[in-house]
Amino acid sequence: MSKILSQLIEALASGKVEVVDLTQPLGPDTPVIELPAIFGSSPGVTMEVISQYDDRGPAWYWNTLRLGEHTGTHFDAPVHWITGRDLPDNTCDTIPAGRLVGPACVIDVTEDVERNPDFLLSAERIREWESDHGKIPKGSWVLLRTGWSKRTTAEAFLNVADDGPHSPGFHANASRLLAEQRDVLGVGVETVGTDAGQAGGFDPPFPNHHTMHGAGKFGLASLCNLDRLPATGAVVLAAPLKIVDGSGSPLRVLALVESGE
Ligand code: 23J
Ligand code: MN
Repeated sequence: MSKILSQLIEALASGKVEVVDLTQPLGPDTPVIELPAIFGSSPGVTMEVISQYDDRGPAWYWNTLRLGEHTGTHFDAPVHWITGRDLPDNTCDTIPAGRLVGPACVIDVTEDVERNPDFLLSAERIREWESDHGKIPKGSWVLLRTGWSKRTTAEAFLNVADDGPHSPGFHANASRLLAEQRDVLGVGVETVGTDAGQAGGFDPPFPNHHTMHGAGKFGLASLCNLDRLPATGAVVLAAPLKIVDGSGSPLRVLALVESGE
């Protein structure tokens, strides 16, 4: 066996490398994004029992699941946005598996978001992060740590006011820097989507989706436990279901972290 993988196996067994689950529970209580009423909306999760050790199946339990592709902790494929519609390998079933694993760069803006729920990460702030932690490597997952996953009720998590939702995200210049200059795999956030709550009113609307997916990059939404990751050094695995022509998918996002980091 290769030395690297045998070392990894040993480190996992001894606890020197830990698996951190960045995934929220998925069920009927999972909050779903609310778009303006003129647009189509994504349904919440419903589960219906097929059988549960009963006359419909005496020895087995299973459910039928109904949900939108973009529900709970989920993956955004490039085809999700009109800017990515004609790119090669832009759907859940065609993205090469090697593009789903990469180093994590975790940018902590929790204090900024405590002061301002509409906080936007700027390109300038990313460059400041890089002066502390080094340049974001090509093929990274850039994770925006906001503390938002600590909002455990749907009301606090979606944070909808009369003028729409309020939650943090990316300034357009940050998305452009990450997609065009740093060639990241994509970005991950703790909020319901990878754009800020107010981003429907930005120019262009939803600029992070516009830029990331137009560049063939991915999104991860509704992550948690980002406070258990070091700023650099973790490895993130984010593999969507291989849905044919799928625009996105709920998924289990896992991070490998060296303990003590
Ligand atoms: C559709 C329209 C706007 C947004 C979204 C979906 C998402 O956040 C998503 O889940 O991709 S902002
Ligand atoms: Mn999505």
